[in-house]
Amino acid sequence: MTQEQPDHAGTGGEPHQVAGDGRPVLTTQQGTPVADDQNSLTVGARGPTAIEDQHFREKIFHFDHERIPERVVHARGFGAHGHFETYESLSDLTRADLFQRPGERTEVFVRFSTVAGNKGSMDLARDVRGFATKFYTKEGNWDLVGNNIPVFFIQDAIKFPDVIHAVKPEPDRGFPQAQSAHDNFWDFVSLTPETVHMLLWIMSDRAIPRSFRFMEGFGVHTFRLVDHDGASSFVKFHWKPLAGLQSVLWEEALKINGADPDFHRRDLWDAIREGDPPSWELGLQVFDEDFAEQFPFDVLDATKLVPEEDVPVRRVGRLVLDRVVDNFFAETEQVAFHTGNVVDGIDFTDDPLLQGRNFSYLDTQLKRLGGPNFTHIPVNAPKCPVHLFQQDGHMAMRNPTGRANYEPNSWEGEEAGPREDPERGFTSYPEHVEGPKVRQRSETFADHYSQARQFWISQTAVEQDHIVGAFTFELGKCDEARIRERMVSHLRHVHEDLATGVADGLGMSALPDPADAARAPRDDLAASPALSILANGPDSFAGRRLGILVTDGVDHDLLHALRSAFTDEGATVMVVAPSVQGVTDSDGDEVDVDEAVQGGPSVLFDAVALLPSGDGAAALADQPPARQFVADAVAHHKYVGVGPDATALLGAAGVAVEDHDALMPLGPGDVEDFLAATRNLRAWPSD
Ligand code: HDE
Repeated sequence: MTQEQPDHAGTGGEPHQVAGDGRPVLTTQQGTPVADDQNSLTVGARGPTAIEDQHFREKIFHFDHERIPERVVHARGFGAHGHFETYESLSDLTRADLFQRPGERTEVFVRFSTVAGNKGSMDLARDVRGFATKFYTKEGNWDLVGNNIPVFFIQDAIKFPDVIHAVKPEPDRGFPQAQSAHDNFWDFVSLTPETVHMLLWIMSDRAIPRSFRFMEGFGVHTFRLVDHDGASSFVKFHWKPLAGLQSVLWEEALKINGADPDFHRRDLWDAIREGDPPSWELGLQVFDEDFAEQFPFDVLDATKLVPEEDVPVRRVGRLVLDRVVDNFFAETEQVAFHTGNVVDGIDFTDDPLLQGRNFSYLDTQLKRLGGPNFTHIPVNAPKCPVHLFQQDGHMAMRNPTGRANYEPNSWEGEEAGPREDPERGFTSYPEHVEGPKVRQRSETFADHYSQARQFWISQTAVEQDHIVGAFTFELGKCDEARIRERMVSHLRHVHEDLATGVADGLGMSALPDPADAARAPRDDLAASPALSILANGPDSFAGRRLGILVTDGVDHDLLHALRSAFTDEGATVMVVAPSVQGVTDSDGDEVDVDEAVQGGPSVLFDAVALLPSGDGAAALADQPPARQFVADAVAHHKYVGVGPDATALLGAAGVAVEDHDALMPLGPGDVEDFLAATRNLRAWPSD
C-alpha cells in the first residue's frame, strides 16, 4: 500500500523507484527509505534490540495506536457513497437548498449499523438497524441519522444510557454479546412500559432484515420544514427501498451468523461492485399544527408513529448507493453523524429525545475522533466552501492563512476573512416557548400500548407467529420467572392472542394479571397495512440470490437455462458443489463453483435449485451438509427447484415432495415457472 504524501508535506515529486521492478521504495513516515523490513536492529544476531532502531520504533508505535474508540452504540456498521436526486421543487414547503431544483443531485454517504453489538459482532443480531445519511448539500451538511424502525424505546434522552446499558453485555460477566435475550434487557423494558411499542417492532422480522437494501429507514422524530416566508410544517422522514421489503427467519439468522457473520456488509459491497446499486426513495409525511392537535398521540413522542394511512408518504427524491469506500477505517469508521447538522429550511422540534441527541453526537465525536477538527477528515468535510475563524487543535489540516483570525476586524480584502450573511445564513424557526422549569413527562405521552396493538393487528398471521416466537425465544433466555411474567403482563394490553401465545410458549400455567396502565389502551385504531413486511414485498427476484447445488454430470442445458433466466431477472446465481474445485457438466464442460456445500449453506440464498446427476445425488445423500442444505431450504419455506435426478437427495434429507408447496419440479420446460414462483420469495405454509 502506498500513501501518497500531499505536496505541501515535503518536496513532492516522484517517489524513489527501485531499479528493475518499478515499485516505490518503502519508507518511514519521515520519508527515509527502508533497507530491511524483516529484521530489527540488534547487537549481534542473537543479542538485544537497539533502542536507536527508529524504523522499528515508529512502526510499532503506529500499530499500537491504530484503534480509535468504537461507537458506544452502533459500533458495527458499513458505509457507502452515492447521491440523492430531488424529483421536484419543494420550495412551497421548505427553503432547504437541496430541495429547490428538480433533478438536483447531492452527494451522500450512508452508514448502516446494528446498535447493541460491538464492532466485531455478527450482522444478523436481532436488533434495530441504523440508517444514517450525510447529505453534502451546497449549503452545508445535513445528517439524517435514522433507524430502520420508525419508533424508539424511550421518550426522554435521559433514559438512553439505561436502555443501552440494559441491552449491552451484563457488566459483571461481559456477555451476552449483541443480544437482547437476557435478564437485564427484559428487566429494564418490563419496568419501562413506554418501550412496548418498540418491542413489538424489535420482536418482528424488521429486526432481522435480509440485507440493508431491503429495509426501510425512518428519521423517527417529528422535524420541521421551514419555507421561504418562514412558515413551518411538521415532517417525518422515510426511506422506501425500491427493491421492496424482505427479512430472514430467526432460525436462518442464527445460522447465517455462523456461516457468514458479514452477511449484510458483504451483500452491500457485492451489490454495488456487481453494478446493482441499491436505491431508496425519500418520503415525507407533512402535517400541520391542526393535524398534530387532533392526532390521538403527541407528535413529539418518539414512541409513536403517524400511520401512512392518516398522512400519506410523498416521495420526493431518490437515493442511490453506487460507490463502495476506498478505505473502511477512513470513511466508515471515521464518519461522524450528528442530528444537529441540519441546513436552513430543516429544523428541530421539542421532542425530548431529539433534543438530547443534539447534545450527544458532538460530544461522542470528540471522544471518538480525539479532537475538534474531525470535519477536516474528508468523509466529514462539507463539499461546499468553508470559511471560518476557528483554528488550531489536534490534527488541524485546514489552517487559515492571512492575518485576521477574529471578527469584526478592519482588515481589507482577503485578509479580512469571511462575514456573516443574515439572508442566506441558517435561521432557527422562531418557535414561541414558555413554561416553568420542571422535570415532568407530559400527560400526552402516557399511552404506551395502543400503537403496539395497532402494529400487531397490522401483521399477517405468519408475521404474528414470528413475533410470538421471538418473544418466546428472548424471554426463554431470562432466568427470572418474575421478569418473564412482568413482560407478559404488558403484552396483555397489546393483544390477548400475543400474550397467550407467549405465555404458552414459555410454559406458564396461567396468564399474569395485566400490568397497571398509565392510560387505558385503545382498541379502535385501524390496521395499517404499511406496517407489514409481507404486504410490502417485492414483485421480482431481482437483487436476490439463487443457489444451485450441482455435481459432476449436471445437465448442461438446464444449468445454462436457469442461469440465464435468473441473471436476466437481475438476480445473482451461485453454484454450490461438493467441493470448490469445480465440476464437469453433462457436455464435458468445466463449471466454476462459488461455494463448497459445507461453506455455502442454503440460508445464504433466497431460493435454491437442486441439479445433481443421479450418481451425484446418491453421493450427496451421504453428506450431512448437503442434506442440511435441502432440509433447511424446505424448513425455511424457500422455493426449491427439484431437478430430474435429485430425488435421492430429497429422500435422504427427510423431505416428502407432496408435503411442500415450495418444492417445484425443475426440468428443461419449468425454468420460467420456477422463476415466477421465486418472485414471491417464500411459500408460507398458510398460502
Ligand atoms: Fe443515536 N447515537 N442516540 N439514535 N444513533 C449514536 O453517535 C444517542 C437514537 C443513531 O452510523 C452515537 O457517533 C442518544 C435514535 C444512529 O455513525 C451517540 C439517543 C436514533 C447512529 C448516540 C439516541 C438513533 C447513532 C454513538 C437518545 C434513530 C449511528 C456514536 C436520545 C432515530 C451513526 C455516534 C453512525 C449513534 C446518541 C437515540 C440513531 C452516542 C443520546 C432515536 C443511526 O451520540
